[in-house]
Amino acid sequence: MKTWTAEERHYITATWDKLNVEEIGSESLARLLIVYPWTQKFFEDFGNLSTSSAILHNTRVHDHGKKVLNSFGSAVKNMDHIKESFAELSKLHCDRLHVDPENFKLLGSILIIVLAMHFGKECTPAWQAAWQKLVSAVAHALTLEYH
Ligand code: HEG
Repeated sequence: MKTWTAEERHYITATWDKLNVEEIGSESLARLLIVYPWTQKFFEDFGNLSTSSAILHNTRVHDHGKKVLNSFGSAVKNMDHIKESFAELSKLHCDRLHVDPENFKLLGSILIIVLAMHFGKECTPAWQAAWQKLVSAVAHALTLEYH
């Protein structure tokens, strides 16, 4: 289990409490699909992903991004039990969705970039380190049931 300093907890919860899950979640997933187009193969039934604009305006991308970030939020609310929170989802992503776990790291990095674009000056190196630790912990937890 990762341990968290009071400062890390502060950086994470202070930003989480201010962010709009719908906005940040949909933007993060859309940017993942734009910047790393091979990730689109997991979302073939999501309709038109042919251009950046189509991706940014795709309602399925929007809804799924919100769902993913809401689920990510269980890590924020339960920072001391991240592994347990994601065990079922890890199984699902491995057995049913066949998502290469490398993609969890990519999404984590994009999420930090999107947060930095929205929160600007607040994103100090210490803030960045705390969020990097969190997205790494989530990505790791999501790989634990892979076989
Ligand atoms: Mg995944 C479904 C969470 C990264 C591809 N993802 C889901 C669902 C959740 C979730 C909660 C719905 C599960 C259900 O229906 O029971 N995903 C989740 C988290 C993260 C993540 C927390 C990382 C932070 N997912 C992720 C990445 C990809 C991916 C990086 C692919 C690049 N997820 C994926 C797909 C589905 C889900 C293809 C099914 C989508 C659908 O058909 O509705």
